[in-house]
Amino acid sequence: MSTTSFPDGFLWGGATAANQIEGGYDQGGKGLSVQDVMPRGIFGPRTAAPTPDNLKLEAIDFYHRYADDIALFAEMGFGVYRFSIAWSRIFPNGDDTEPNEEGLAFYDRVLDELEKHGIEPLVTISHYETPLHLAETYDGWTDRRLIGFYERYARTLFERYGARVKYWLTFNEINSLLHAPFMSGGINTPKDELGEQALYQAMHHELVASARATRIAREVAPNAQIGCMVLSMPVYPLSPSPADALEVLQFDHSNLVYGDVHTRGEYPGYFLRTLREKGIELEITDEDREDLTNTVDFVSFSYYMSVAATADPAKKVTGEGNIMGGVPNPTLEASEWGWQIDPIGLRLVINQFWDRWQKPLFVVENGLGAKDQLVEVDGVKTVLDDYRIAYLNDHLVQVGEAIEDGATVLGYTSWGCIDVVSASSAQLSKRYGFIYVDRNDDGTGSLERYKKKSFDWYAEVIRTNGASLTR
Ligand code: BGP
Repeated sequence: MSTTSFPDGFLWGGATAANQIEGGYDQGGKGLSVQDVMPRGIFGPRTAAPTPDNLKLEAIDFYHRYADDIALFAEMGFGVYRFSIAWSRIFPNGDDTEPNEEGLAFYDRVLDELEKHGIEPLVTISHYETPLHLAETYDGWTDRRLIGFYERYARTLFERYGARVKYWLTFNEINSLLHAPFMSGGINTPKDELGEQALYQAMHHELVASARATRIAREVAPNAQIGCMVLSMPVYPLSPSPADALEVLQFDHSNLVYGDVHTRGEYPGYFLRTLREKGIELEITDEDREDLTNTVDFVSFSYYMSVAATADPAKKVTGEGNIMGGVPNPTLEASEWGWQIDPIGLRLVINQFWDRWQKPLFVVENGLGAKDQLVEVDGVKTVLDDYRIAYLNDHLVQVGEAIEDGATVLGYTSWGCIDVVSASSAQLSKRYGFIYVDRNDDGTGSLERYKKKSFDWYAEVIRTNGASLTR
């Protein structure tokens, strides 16, 4: 009998995003992105121009250290590495007609290193880094012209890297748009001044752009596998009352609509009802409808936490959480940042997605953000991150359970496999990595890398294809 639930060829690895690791924000012809004016994270105020307190400007300097970092990933045995391409490195303003060759050449070099180590790339085309010019000139994705700019960008990537990159994701956590319009959609108008009509129209534009990228990939990169990427957030009724169960359904629908459109090629009835009730009339052209029928090959998602839902207005408080938050679940513990830890939720979400869409799934983000202490053991600097090992172990066991339940899961890339700048808080002290990066929230630090205890632990999980996990 097999000692592991993970199939042969299961892709083990880690994930990052350009704006959270690269730095070099003004090097190699790169233009500014929305992240370069977000020194305080998602919900903090934006600045007029880049300011020195913005850790993302230098981040962890992957722009110069990528070869050494990829060598460390290879040492752990990574079969896959998920990273994003910074749109503003390729099209500095977003609406340029010609790409920036220096930017394209940088990712050629990254791909060279991955090939050298036999690591499969998994590329996110747009991960919270819309060129700033598109935000300031067009109000981001509220403007239909963004579809054309994104199309040109995606085509450029497929033409340049299509023979070398098999797995692509069109938009990171596409369902975060309504919650974080500036970061997720490059929408400059402050959230409280934005009407829902504009927000939902922006959502439609992104869905069309995503489907159009899939269509283009079929033409120019026939071996490419295109996936959508959603923020998954399983939700439980706070009580067994039918009214709470209905809340659960509606919360779920507000997230599932993105996967429904990506896998079925049209808007579901419950979503059309939402629009009707809100009095929103989307501008949807015949060409849009045709584009949307280009459905994805696989569905990828992030998973960190679950929430509860209630119909009782007195109990409707919003807890901490990954972008959208929700009602805290009294049965669960939380991380230092208030994200409730729920390994079984991952099994539930894999089953739900598999039952609903019958598309291969890819867990492309999961992990624990925690404060780490650098210590010295036998003269070697490290972090004794047993809490991270426990979190990852328990979640991976549930991925195995979901595979046993019958779901097809292509792989697992843990989030922030090397410490990165946090998306929500813009801190470096919210660490996820197997590799510690010596950089502090005030920007000091040598940028040296140190292996944490979890480094060897994960290498062993990969080497045994999951058999070493503790059940
Ligand atoms: C997801 C984002 C990532 C990443 C992760 C962890 O929402 O796709 O970019 O940052 O969450 O979140 P945080 O950095 O806020 O801890």
